[in-house]
Amino acid sequence: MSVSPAPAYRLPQKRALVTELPGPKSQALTARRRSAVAAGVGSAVPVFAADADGGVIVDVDGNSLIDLGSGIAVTSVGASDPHVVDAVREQAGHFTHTCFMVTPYEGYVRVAEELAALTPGDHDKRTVLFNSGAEAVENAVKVARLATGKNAVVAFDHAYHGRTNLTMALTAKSLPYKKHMGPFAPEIYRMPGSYPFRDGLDGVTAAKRVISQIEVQIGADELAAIIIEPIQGEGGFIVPAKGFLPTLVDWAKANGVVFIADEVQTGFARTGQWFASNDEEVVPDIITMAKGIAGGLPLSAITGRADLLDQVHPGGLGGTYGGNPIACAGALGAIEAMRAYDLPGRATSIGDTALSRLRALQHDVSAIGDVRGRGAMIAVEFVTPGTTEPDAALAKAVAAKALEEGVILLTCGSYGNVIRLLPPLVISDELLSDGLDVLEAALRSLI
Ligand code: PLZ
Repeated sequence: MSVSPAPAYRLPQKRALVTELPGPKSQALTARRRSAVAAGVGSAVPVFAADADGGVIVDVDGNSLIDLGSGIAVTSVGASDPHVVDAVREQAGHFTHTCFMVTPYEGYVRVAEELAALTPGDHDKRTVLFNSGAEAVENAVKVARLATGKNAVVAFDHAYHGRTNLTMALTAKSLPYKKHMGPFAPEIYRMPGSYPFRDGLDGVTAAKRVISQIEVQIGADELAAIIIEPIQGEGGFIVPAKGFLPTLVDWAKANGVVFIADEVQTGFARTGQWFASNDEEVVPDIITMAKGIAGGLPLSAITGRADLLDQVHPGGLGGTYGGNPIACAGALGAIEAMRAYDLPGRATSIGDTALSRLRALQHDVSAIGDVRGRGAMIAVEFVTPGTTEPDAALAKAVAAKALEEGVILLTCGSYGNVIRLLPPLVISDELLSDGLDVLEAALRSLI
C-alpha cells in the first residue's frame, strides 16, 4: 500500500542515471569545495544536490537518486512537501525573525502546544525551542541539573548526542566525533546499555546491571539525569531488549533522577509511532527533538514536565534564533503532513516490507549478523561469517556499490559495520522496492 492520501510529488519518483556517479558537475563542485570548505566537514556521497522531492534527490548532473537517508532522518515528509514549503513561503513573506526573547509570535506557542499534545504522557508540559539537536540536549541537561540541584549525568555505550562540548562528552565514539578535541565536560558517567545482538541479555537484566553500577559508582543522590536514545542512532540503530527502558525509567522516577529521552533521530513518526518512547509506554521527564520535526528547517526542542522546566529563572534558557518563525512554520507544516499522510502508519509499513526482505536475505548471506529496527529505522549489521567480529569494510563497500547504481545508503555503528535505512516516509512502494533490490544486488556482488 502506498502513502494515503498520496503526496503530490513534484519530481518523477524513479531512479535514473544519465552520467557515472559522481558526474562532471559534481566533480567540479567537489574540487571547488576542497579549496573553500574545511576538510573536517565530511559528506557521505560525492554528489551535489540540485532538487529533491518525495523519495528522490536529483543531482547537478541530472541523475535521479533514491534517497534512503533523508539527510540523516530529517526529511521524513520529503524535502519539498507543499505543507512545509507553503507555510515557509507564507511566513518568510511576513517576518523572518524578531527573536522570541524580544517580540514573541504565535508560531512558537503553537509548536509548543503541538509538542505537548504529541509527546508521551498527559502531564502538564512546557517546551523550549532551539536550533540543533545538540543544543536541545545541552539544555535538557541544564534543566535537569538546575531542577535537581545535582551534577552527575549518565550516558551509555554507543550513545550519540552531538558535537558541542557537553554533547561530545555524552557521545561515546571517539573518532571522528571527539578525538583530540577535549578536555570534555565533567560529571558524565558512561554505562553499558542493551545491545541484544552483542550482549545477549534480556532487558530487565541489562537495566539492573546499569542500576547497580550507578548505585556503586555514582549514587542516586548525586545523579541529576540519565540520558538515552530509545533506539540508538549513530551508534548502530541498536534496539534495546524489551523491558530495558521501562526498568530504567521506574528506577529514575523512584530515585529523583530526571529521565531524558533523546528522540532527535527516533522522533516524529520515524519508528511507526510519534515517538520511540511510545513503544513500551515510556514517559520521559524531558524529551529532546530535532531532525524530522520541521521538514528540513533547523529547529529543535525540549518538552518536559512543567514542574522541572518552570524552575528555571526567566532568561536562563533561550538563544537568538531558537524557535525562529520560519522554522516554526516549517514544523507546523511538517506535523500537518505527518497527520495527513498518516506517516506513523506509513513508517510501520516501510518497516514490514524492508525487515521481511532483509531477514530473508540474512538466511542466504552469512555476513549479515543482525537485521533490526522499528518502523522506517532499519539496520543491517555485517560481521565476519560465523562470528560477531564487525565487518566495516563490507558495510562501506555495499554503500559505495549502491551509490554507483543511484541509491544513497548511510552507514553507522560504533564499529562502522552497519548499513542503515532511513527513507523519507513518503517514499513510494516502487521506489523503496527498487532501493532494496539495489542493496541486495550490491551485497551479493561483494560476497
Ligand atoms: N541526538 C540521537 O542522532 C544527530 C549527526 C551526524 P544535531 N545525529 C546525526 C553527524 O555526524 O553530525 C543527533 C542524534 C541524536 C543528538 C543529535 C545531534 O543533533 O542537530 O546534529 O546537533
